[in-house]
Amino acid sequence: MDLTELRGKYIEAVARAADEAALEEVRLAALGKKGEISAMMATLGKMDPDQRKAAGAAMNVLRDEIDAALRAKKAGLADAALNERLKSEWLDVTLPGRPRPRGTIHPVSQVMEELTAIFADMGFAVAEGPQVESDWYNFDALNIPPEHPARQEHDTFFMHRDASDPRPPHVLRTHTSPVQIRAMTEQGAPIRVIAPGRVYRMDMDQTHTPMFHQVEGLCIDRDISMANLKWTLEEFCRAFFEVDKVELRFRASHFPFTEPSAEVDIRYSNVNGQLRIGEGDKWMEILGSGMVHPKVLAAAGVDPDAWQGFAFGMGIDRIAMLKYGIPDLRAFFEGDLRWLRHYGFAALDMPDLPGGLSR
Ligand code: 2NL
Repeated sequence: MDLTELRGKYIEAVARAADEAALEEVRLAALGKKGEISAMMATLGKMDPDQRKAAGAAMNVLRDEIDAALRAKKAGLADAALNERLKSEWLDVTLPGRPRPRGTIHPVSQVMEELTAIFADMGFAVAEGPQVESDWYNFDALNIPPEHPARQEHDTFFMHRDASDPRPPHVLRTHTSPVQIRAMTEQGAPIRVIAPGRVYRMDMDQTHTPMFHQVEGLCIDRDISMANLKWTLEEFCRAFFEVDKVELRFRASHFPFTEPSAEVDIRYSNVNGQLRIGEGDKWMEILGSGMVHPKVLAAAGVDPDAWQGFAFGMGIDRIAMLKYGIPDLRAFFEGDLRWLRHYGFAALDMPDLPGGLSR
C-alpha cells in the first residue's frame, strides 16, 4: 500500500470509530508497536541515505497527520460523552424545596406548659410524684374515709395483690393531690406548688376516659384566705383564656379534703357552636377548690393551728378543649378538624379539598 492509500484507510477508520475503545484499536493498528505505519517506518533502515531522506520525511508527515486525527477524534468523543451525561444528570437548583410534614406539640402538653408558666409567674413551683400510689397518700391523707365510694373496687384501679401479700393496697392515683401531700411532707410550710399530671379512674363512656390529666394547686402560709384563692383563679383564667374580663362564680360544695369547699363556674357564651369565655349568659363548671382541711394539713405534718391555705383541682383535657373552642370530648376523639389542624394533619394541606377543608 502506498502512503496515499494508507492515509485514506486510517483517516477514514478514525472518522468511523464510534467510541474511545474503537479509536484505540485504530491507533494500535496504525501507530502501535506492531502497527502498519510503524512497520513501514522500520523499512527506512534498509534504504540508502538519499531514498531514506525523502521517504522518511513523507512518512513523518503521514504519521503526524494520523496522530493529529486520532487526538482530535478522541477529544470529540470525550466532549460528546460529557454532553450525553450533562443531558441526563442535570439538576435545577432554582426549584423550591419539597415541604416536609411537621408534627406539633399535643394540645394537652401545650396547655400544661401554658398553665405551668402562668402559675410560675404567681410563685408556684411544679411538683411531681408517682402514678402508682399507696392508698394512704391517695385517700387517707386526704381525709377520704374507707367507706367512701371512691375506695370501693368500681371507681379506682387497684394494683393486683396476692392474698398473702402483706403490703398495703396500691392504686393508680385518682387525682394529683397525693403529689401535694408528698410535697408538703417533704418541704413543710409555707409552700406554693402546682401538680399537673395523669390521673386514672375506672370510667369510660362518651364523655369520660380512664386516663385524663389534672392540675392541682396548693398554697399554704400564715393567713391565706378564700380571697387569695379567688384572686389567684381569676388571674389564672384571664391569662389562660387570654381575655381581659373573666367572671367566676363560686358555689358552695363539698370535698373531704377542703372546708369550706367551692365549685367554680366560668361565664361563657355559645354562638353557633363557637365558645366565648367571659361573655354571655351560660356558666360552665371548670374546677373544684376550697380551704385545705385541718386533718389534711396534719396528715402532711403541717401544724393546722399555725398554717392555713387553699387548694384547687381542674381537668386539663377539659380546659384545653375550652380554650380551643371544642364543645365536648366526642369532638376530641372523632377527629374534629380544629384538633387535626393543631396536630398538623397533612391531608388538610391539600389546596382543593371540597367543603372548605384547606387552610
Ligand atoms: C375537682 C376538685 C379539688 C383539691 C382538689 C386538694 C389537695 C390537697 C389538699 C386539699 Cl393536698 N385539696 N385538692 C381541693 C379541692 C378540689 O379538685 O373537681 N378536681 C377536678
